[in-house]
Amino acid sequence: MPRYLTVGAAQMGPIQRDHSRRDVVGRLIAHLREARRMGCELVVFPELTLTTFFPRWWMPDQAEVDAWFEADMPGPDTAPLFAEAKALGIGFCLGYAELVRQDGGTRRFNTSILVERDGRIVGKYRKVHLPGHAEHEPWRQFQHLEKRYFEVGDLGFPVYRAFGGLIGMCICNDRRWPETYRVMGLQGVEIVLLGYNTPLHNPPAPDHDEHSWFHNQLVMQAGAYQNGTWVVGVAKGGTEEGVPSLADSQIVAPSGKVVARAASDGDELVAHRCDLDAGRSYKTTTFNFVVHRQPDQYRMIVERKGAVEPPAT
Ligand code: ING
Repeated sequence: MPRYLTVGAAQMGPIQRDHSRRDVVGRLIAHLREARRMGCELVVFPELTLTTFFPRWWMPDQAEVDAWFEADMPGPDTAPLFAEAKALGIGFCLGYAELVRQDGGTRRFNTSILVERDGRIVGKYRKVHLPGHAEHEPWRQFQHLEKRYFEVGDLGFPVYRAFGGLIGMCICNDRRWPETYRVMGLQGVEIVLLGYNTPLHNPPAPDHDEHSWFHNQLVMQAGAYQNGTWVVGVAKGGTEEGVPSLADSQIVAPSGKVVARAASDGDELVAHRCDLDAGRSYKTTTFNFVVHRQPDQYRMIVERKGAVEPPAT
């Protein structure tokens, strides 16, 4: 009996600094209603969906930084989203800045959650690969201070049994690292959900800018094919606070083929009926890890040679 899951990639256009969470939640709810019309069971929203991408700014005042975080999930601003999704019978994946009061201290993560169709939070992921820098770098046109505003995720790359399959999550820069997909691939992941905020200009490497679209698609296609999994990549695109950002949200099949893609750089829902068994022929042949993969050899090679450090920039 095939296991189909109709997934919606809910691309967001720019969220400007003065857009309130209420404004944004209204746009997210509009996505959910469109998703209902398109028969979606699960909707994926981008990274840090509730606000503008605030790590682009240097903010020395911690209270100013913390105003971009959510201390409760759902909280007063997001409760209407949970309520509407439950009423529509649609689950969702939501990226947000998570503030945690723990052991008398405060911890801050770039987080995504997986919410089932009955409104329960059934999964959480905290971003591991934090790009950018931790100190103010005035030479940049815009900052990328994720290393300052977030801790490295402490939950690993969990895979959850939900929506009738094995669901994994990652966030933005994670998608560029093969380990992200492989750690989930070793858990049998069938669909990886991810959101991204990707400036079209990368200040330390401007020569990469022209390849932004290619690199975005390349890493998700490779991750999908090499682990026999679906990958759903969802952008916050368009020009946000003066920073042009990559859109090009897409749904990638376990074959590596892009089966659905956004056409605009604004709010746009792209849906596809995913056969959760489509990765099986890859997991049982070419990428049968038990039969073909040689972790002992990898370990011996690395231990013997060690990692070759790239030239100092
Ligand atoms: N953004 C970017 C990303 O990985 C980046 C950072 C941009 C890295 C361009 C390399 C090149 O898509 C986030 N939020 O990780």
